Amino acid sequence: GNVSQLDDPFTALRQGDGVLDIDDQGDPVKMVLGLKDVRKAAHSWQLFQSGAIPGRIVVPSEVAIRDVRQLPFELDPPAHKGFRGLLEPWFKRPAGKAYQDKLTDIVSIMFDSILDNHTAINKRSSPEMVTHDAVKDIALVLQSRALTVLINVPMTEAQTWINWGTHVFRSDDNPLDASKANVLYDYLDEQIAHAKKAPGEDIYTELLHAEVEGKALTEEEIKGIMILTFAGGRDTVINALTNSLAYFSENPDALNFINEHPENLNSAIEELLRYFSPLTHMGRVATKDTQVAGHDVAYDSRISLCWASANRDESVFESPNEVNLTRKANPHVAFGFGIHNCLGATHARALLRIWVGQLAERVARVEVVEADENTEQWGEVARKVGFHKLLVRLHKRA
Ligand code: HEM
Ligand code: EMZ
Repeated sequence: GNVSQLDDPFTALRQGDGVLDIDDQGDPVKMVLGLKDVRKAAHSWQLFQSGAIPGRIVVPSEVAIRDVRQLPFELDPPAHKGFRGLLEPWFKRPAGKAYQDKLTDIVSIMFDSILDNHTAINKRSSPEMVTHDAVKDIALVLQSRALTVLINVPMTEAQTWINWGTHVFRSDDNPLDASKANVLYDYLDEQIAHAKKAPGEDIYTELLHAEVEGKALTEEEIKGIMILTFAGGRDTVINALTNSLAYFSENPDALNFINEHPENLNSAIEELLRYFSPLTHMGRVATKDTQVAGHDVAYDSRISLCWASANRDESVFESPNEVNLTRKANPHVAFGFGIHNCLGATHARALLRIWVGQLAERVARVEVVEADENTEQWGEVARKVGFHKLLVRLHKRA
């Protein structure tokens, strides 16, 4: 189908050169496309560093709008290990039942409000008429409410974040919006100040009392952790949730299959993550003259690890452009690879499983009424990553 189809625009380049050279704000980036090459470069942190100047490993570079270092993302070993180790127990909480029960409530409440005919009748003449923008009314709201559970703050905070829109650094007309970024930075300053005065059970309090290698964290470090928590898990989660609706709208049998065989939920989610690849790529900076995928890379120039291309590598995945919800071996890199692999993956997976699980249980048919695609441009290559807007009607199961 059309709405849910996510083509792989890298196929020919991956099979040919294995790389794609692009320009980002006058600074070139060599995108690495094959799965083995991506893994190898991700593994070689001494050669391809994350600890460059803050913002430079992101493509498009955020150097112009950010000088706070995101932690543990923009660090290399050995410094990376201490921060990663500090955060890991907190970010593994989503594996627990109490946490998942909270996510289940958040998702139930969303479905109750969408599928509630009473509300529908109040708004329009017929319940069938009601549409929801899956980006703003569903995915953004779910992502924000779920984040309150991750950082352990009152659910009421979600409304503030929803008002920021789908990306904390990007607005509709500006991919690098400094004034928007400042809203997040000011908000975090306030939250940290508040936790100092009135300690609670939230992540700010936890970090204010934590130590890395025997030293208390600076406020700058706490801010760096929190900026990453807000930025990294936002449009990625929103794209995954929204793409799942588009997918099931054109594959109703898949929705019925999951409803009837929920034991396949985990493998289904992994396959959707591989297919969607919500984060296209992430950069690194070469620490000396070297090579990647057989191409020269100059000292202090950038490469990127293209997770989206690697996840369609035909030398690893059979029928890579098809969604196979029971795919057996699925070594996808949607959450990255190596020491920087996604810290939010436990949370993201839990939310997606609960979301798709309830969707399959409660919804018979997803109808897409209107779709405005979100397409990224990387040099000559255009990649659809999600939607700016996706108007849907959800039809209840009898
Ligand atoms: C790292 C993808 C959700 C926080 C990464 C990386 C990828 C990724 C590919 C590796 C980056 C690199 O190697 O440079 C995704 C996807 C998500 C998702 C596809 C949703 C489906 C989240 C969430 C959070 C989060 C919900 C937290 C709220 C992080 C952090 C890192 C990271 C902190 C850096 C870890 C480190 O440097 O050690 N993510 N992410 N992510 N992600 Fe996610
Ligand atoms: C950075 C990035 C993290 C970056 C793991 O990815 O996500 C992007 O959306 C942000 O713009 O600053 O946090």
